[in-house]
Amino acid sequence: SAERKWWKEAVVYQIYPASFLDSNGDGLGDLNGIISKLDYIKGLGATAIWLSPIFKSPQKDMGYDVSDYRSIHAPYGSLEDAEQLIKEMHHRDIKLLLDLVVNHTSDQHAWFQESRQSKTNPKSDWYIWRDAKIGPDGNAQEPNNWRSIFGGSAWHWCKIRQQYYLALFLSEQPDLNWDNAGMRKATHEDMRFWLDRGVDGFRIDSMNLMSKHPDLPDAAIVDPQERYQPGDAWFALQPNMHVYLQEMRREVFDHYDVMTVGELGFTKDADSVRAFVARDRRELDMVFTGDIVDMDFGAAGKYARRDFHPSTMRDITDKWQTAMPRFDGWNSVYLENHDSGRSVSRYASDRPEHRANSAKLLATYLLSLGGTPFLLAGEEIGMANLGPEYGIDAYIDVEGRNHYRSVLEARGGDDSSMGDVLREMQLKARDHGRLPMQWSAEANAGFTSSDARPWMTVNKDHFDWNVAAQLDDKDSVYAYYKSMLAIRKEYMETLVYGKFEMLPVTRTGEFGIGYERKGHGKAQEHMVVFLNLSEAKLEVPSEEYQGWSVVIGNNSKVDAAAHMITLNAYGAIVL
Ligand code: ISL
Repeated sequence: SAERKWWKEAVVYQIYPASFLDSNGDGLGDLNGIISKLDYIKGLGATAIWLSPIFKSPQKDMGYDVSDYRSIHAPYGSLEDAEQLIKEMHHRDIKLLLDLVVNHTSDQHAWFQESRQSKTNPKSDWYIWRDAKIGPDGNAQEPNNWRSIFGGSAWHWCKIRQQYYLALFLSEQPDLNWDNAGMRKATHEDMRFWLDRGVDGFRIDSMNLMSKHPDLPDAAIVDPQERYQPGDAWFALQPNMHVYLQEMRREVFDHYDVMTVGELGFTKDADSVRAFVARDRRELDMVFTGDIVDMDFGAAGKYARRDFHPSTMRDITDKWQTAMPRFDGWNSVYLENHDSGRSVSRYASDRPEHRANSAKLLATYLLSLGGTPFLLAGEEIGMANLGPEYGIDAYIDVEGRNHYRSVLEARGGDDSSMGDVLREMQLKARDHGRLPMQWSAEANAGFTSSDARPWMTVNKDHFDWNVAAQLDDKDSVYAYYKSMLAIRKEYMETLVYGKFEMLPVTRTGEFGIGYERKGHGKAQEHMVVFLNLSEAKLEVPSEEYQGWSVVIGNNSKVDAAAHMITLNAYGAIVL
């Protein structure tokens, strides 16, 4: 893994196209908006962009329901605009990763439109079709009891074909049949379409779900009150996925200089991850494991309560930072994406007095670990969740809405009983990761013209938290990110390629995290990072670090005479 690669040295900036910048006043971000901010992204120091889906789509799941991979969702722009974006990015040495959504397509995709016509058409087997099953009551019912990830049955009846099709997300997102070689080939061709236009890689959506157990067995009953059960034992991490990924790599990736990152949902198990990323497997460059974004998920999933504790973050960090080099694989590092709440609100504090320090603390963490860091647009200015003053109407994402509705139904439609659900959504709903980018204190945050109607809520905290206010302030969160990015580049041998060692918890207490990074080769720089994930002051003995210099720090100080490093609320330091 010490072998140098551009994608190991990259820092990736994720853009959710609807929410970045609207150049034409329709209230929705677009490609020209992104082009106009490339100098801003370059100025920050990011070297690559991951763009959430921009393809033609009915937008039932914000573009994660693609109806044509070779054209652009018209409100975002045209194919020419996309080509212009690639050109402008490459001109600035910024790489582009597209979001490859091939676990499913939109039900409006030509493939599905053809597949649903009959049991014998050329694409009849490109999706997952089954006859109805006769239930114990003698009535026809779904082929099995799988629950959709967004709620309800995962099976949907098609009148034309007189069969059910599988859709693990929305009914408008039918799952592709990866066992069909013709479908795989067509997907490879769509990938080449973009790679031939200069795209530098893909983030592969829901990759852990792409292959299903051929028998589609019933899921075990974990929730006796529910009709449908989570079937991931049969549709996640199935062995054939590796066969199809190795094929994809041989047929497509190996012919280009690309970077690939697979999304592994909630996969946490190191052996499962190893199988995708170990170098000798010849599958993917890296994956997103799920455990960092579900540090505050309760036993019953995303919206179930569990308080975040820094020790969870310490354990997860230690686990992947040490496992990956053993596998000869490469880590991704991230705290936020478009499916999550904002990290300052979840893992530190977005209270006014702590928010900037919290964001700087998390920046120190994100950019001092081994692997390729990913940040979500707005993370670099400390964007936070919608506050408690926003009610359920501010939330428009389908996952959160479905969840809210099903709990409300179960509680007999009593709105006043929903406070607990709303509180969890205020922490973890996907909407927070999709808030319009806060460019300025102007109306609509400079995201769209002040008289336009933005596609979703603009957080009113943009009056205080925006790019314009931070760009020239050397104490801002933005300035801190920019410095951290410059430091990561300057000390690449240590921070990107170096060894990692977690310091024992006795050194930092249960609310602190400390680790060392050690460069190899000629540049044997040795760094130590201390993070205080709490409001309480944290003191770390510093005898060992006499004569060391402070590389960067936040709300902390070194008292050389007293041999003590003091980390105040949400302080961080790199020596
Ligand atoms: O984020 C989740 C729940 O909040 C996950 O279950 C997530 O849905 C899963 O990891 C897959 O996410 C991806 O595919 C979905 C899409 O809605 C998400 O935005 C995308 O990141 C379906 O395409």
